[in-house]
Amino acid sequence: MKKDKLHIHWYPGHIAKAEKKLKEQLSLVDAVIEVIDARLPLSSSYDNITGLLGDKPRLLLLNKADLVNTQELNTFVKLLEEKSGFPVLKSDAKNSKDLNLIVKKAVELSEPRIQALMKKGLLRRPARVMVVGMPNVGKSSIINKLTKSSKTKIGAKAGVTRQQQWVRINPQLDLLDTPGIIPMKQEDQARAKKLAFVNAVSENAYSNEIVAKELLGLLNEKYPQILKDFYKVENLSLDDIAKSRNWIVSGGNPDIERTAVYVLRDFREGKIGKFILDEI
Ligand SMILES: Nc1nc2c(ncn2[C@@H]2O[C@H](COP(=O)(O)OP(=O)(O)O)[C@@H](O)[C@H]2O)c(=O)[nH]1
Ligand SMILES: [Mg+2]
Repeated sequence: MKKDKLHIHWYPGHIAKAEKKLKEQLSLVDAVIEVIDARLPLSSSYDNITGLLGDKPRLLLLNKADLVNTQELNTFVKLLEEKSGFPVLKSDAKNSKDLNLIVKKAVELSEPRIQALMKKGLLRRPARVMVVGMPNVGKSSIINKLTKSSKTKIGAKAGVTRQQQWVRINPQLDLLDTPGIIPMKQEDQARAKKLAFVNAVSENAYSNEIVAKELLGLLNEKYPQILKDFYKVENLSLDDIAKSRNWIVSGGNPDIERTAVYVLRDFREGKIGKFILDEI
């Protein structure tokens, strides 16, 4: 596969299969929790992908709220509430001790369908809620936090959850963990780039060097001073960052690959600063 150009590759077969499975499960659940990366409140949401989540009641969760500025995020909470008509919560599955509001909302959203089923003569059962979202947004982490266990596997890469998995949270709620999918057209490279920055796209699909350069370009446009202060270089380039850290490969050239990996990691771990990369 060519990785030298800025073109992020999808695996259409794999995505089509995951999308089909997701739609199959949709008919079985009472509601959906859509997990969104708070750094990309619009780009990492399924909201503008028509038809994918049907008309199920939905809770939008802006996760990784610890990695962004709270006030800035609040404006997106309002925007998404207005746009979608669904409740929107912020969450931090890494540090927060209490995510119980999510349980409460999920149970509430499911109640109308459970009531309808009971009217048809079925016995009350726990709410069934599917947790969906793009890869790496924190779906499995949230479920683990809610069960206070490690029932689902988590990881800092796209594609860690491979299978759908039901997890009982309490007698009122069952959650379905799903593999993240990016159901969008390959042509939307601007959005694909942003998803690569937050690690929602499999690392095999792009070159670290190109994505890191793009990220530096974007951050430098929006937050030049923060970036200068963090990397302490005059010219913000992978070359200069490598040299300033003395990351040199044989022949005396700067180690660009190593630098690119570090820049991406600095951003993904929130070390450089708290940034939202979407515009209202
Ligand atoms: N900083 C931060 N990291 C998180 C949060 N939630 C999940 N993560 C990290 O993001 C990565 C992906 O999490 P995972 O639950 O596997 O995502 P999934 O692919 O959506 O199931 C892991 O390294 C988690 O530790 C969060 O709220 N804040
Ligand atoms: Mg997962």
